Parts: sequence; C-alpha cells; structure tokens
Amino acid sequence: MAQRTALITGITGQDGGYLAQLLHARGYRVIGVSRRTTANARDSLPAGVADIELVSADLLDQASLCSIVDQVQPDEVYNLAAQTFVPASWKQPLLTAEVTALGLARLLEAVRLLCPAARVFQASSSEMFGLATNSPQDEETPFHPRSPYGTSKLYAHWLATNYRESYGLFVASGIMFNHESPRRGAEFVTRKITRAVARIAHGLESTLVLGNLEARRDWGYAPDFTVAMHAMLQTQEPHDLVIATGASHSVREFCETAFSIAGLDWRRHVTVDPALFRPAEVESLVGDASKAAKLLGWRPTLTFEELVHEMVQADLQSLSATLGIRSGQVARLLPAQP
Ligand code: GDR
Repeated sequence: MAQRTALITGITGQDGGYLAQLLHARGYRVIGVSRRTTANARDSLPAGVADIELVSADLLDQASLCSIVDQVQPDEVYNLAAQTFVPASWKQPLLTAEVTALGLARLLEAVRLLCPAARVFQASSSEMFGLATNSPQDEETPFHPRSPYGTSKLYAHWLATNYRESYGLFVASGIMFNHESPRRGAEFVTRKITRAVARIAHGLESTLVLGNLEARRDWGYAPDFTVAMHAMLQTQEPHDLVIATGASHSVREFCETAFSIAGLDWRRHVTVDPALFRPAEVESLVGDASKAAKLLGWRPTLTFEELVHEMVQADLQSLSATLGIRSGQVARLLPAQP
C-alpha cells in the first residue's frame, strides 16, 4: 500500500506530539502545521519525530490553509489546533472563536475545495456538555457549554456534522474528555499540581495556589486518546464518539494523590485563591465511552493513580536533572508505583 500522508494542526501541543509519534511509527508521512509566529516549533516536538516535516500555516488565514492542503493532498487531517485554555477564553473570546470555531470552518473549506477525499478528525471537547443534565455524558447528552471556549468548540462540532451531511466529507469528531501526560501544558491544573509537587519536594517552594478544588473531571492519558483519534479515521463511516475513562475525580483528590506520591501532605501546601475561580464553572464531567469501545475496541490503559504517578515522577525527575541531583537521591523521593 502506498504511504499515507497525515496533516496535523496543533503539532506543537501535547496531543500533536503524541499523535505524530504514533503515525510516524505506523509508517505515515507526517506533516505538522505550525504558525509562523510559534518560536522554535521543532523544539517542542518529542524525540523520535523531531525531524518530521513542518509547514507554516495559520487557522486564521484561509489562503495559507488552502495552499498547504492543495500542496500536501493529505489522506488524513487531524485538527488539534485551538485556543485550548478555558480561562483565557473569557479574556479573549473573539480570538478563541476565530481559532477554535472559525479555524475549523477555514480548514474544512480548504479540504472541501481542494482535497475532498481526505478524512478529517476534529478534536471536540467535553466542555461542550458544560452544565450537563445527565451523568455520565455520552453521545446523546444535550450540550450546554459554560465558556466562550466551550461555545466555540460546539460551533466547530456542529460544523463538522454539517460538512458531513451537506457535502459527504468524512469528518469524525472525538468528544475528548480531559487527557493529561508529562507533556501537558503547565497552565492546566494537573500539570500545575505535579510541577508544584516537584518544586515543593525539592524545597524550592512551599505553596501551591489553586482555584476550585471541588471541580470533578474525567482525566485520561493523552497517548491513549491519540490512539482513538487515529482509529476514528479508519472506520467505514465517520462517527462522533465520546473518548473518556469513565472515572471522575476532584481537583482535591488529584492534589491528595500527587502530593502523597512524593511523601507530602497536600493540606500543608495548597491554598485557594477565589481569583482563580471561573466566571462560570463546569462542576462535574464524566464520560461514557462505551460506543468507542464497541466501534473501535478502544479502552484506556492507565488508571487515575497510574496517570498521576507518571506525571509526578516525570516532573520530579526532570527537576532533579535540572538541579543536577544524582539518580539514587531521586529514587528516595519516589515511592513504589501504586
Ligand atoms: P479544563 O482543564 O478547563 O477542564 O479543560 P483545566 O485543567 O484548566 O481545569 C480543570 C478544573 O480544575 C479547576 N482548577 C484549576 N484549573 C486551572 N487551570 N488552574 C488552577 O489553578 C485551578 N484550580 C482549580 C478548574 O476550575 C477546572 O474545573 C481542559 C482543556 O484541555 C480543554 O482544552 C479541553 O477541551 C478540556 O480539558 C476537555
């Protein structure tokens, strides 16, 4: 079979790197899209795919997307680019809409006009459920987004459906619940906590300031989610599928687990600042991925405890390396795997 080509927007993000690794390992020609303004895009790629092709285009710029899609003629397009930080979406609602909502419109127009046989994956979000009426949330749960981010994702989600129904494009949307890893951006709560645990364990800091500790999320492992993304473009027909672990934990529980892995008591270090509360909160999300299990055979591979352990361990090790601490000393900071 001829080598297949995949185009990934958002290549410099957590998911872009993991997906590039997965597709590269499966023999794809992988082309990452980065903005010209992203400094050193190549530096943010994981080892092993640091030499994949990078092209410059912007979800804000129709011509740049058309030119790349026309030139590359991808078999598969993964739209992972977005303004993904929910709090920033209240500060920059129009930019969020331009990138997260209209960005997909521009990308789908490029595909429709110039490469209509390409299969497109859209990263939809559990934030579209927002103030959810039932729990767990599945593909039938009504949407009620609670932020400009969730609203923008919902526009994109419905647009993907409409391009499927209007033009027969193969567009599949994964309704992705939170997914984390040692490569998660430092502004998201899980990584904020695990980085702080490492700094506190090394005596560099003593306090971590957080917002709402009672919010509950369904936290999965990012590499598992990229497996689902790829599988969603291999089915006979395109589907919208919830991708989630089915287990929900509070931010408080995440803190408890993360601090205890480093032998610390979270209550001695975590303080709450109401300034970090959101104008409207999504209190609780938990997904039911049984349709994905049935159609794709997809299942999460890490438990909550294993995920937190991997993240804490990675942050302790990378900080130790930065500080030049020998591995024996790091081992003493790391109790056995749960
Ligand atoms: P979320 O992720 O908004 O669910 O969106 P985030 O990690 O930012 O927040 C999760 C929950 O933690 C609470 N929280 C804090 N959050 C942050 N960032 N910082 C804090 O200090 C803090 N304290 C408490 C939040 O209030 C919230 O309830 C993520 C993003 O990746 C989206 O792009 C994606 O679509 C969804 O997950 C699925």
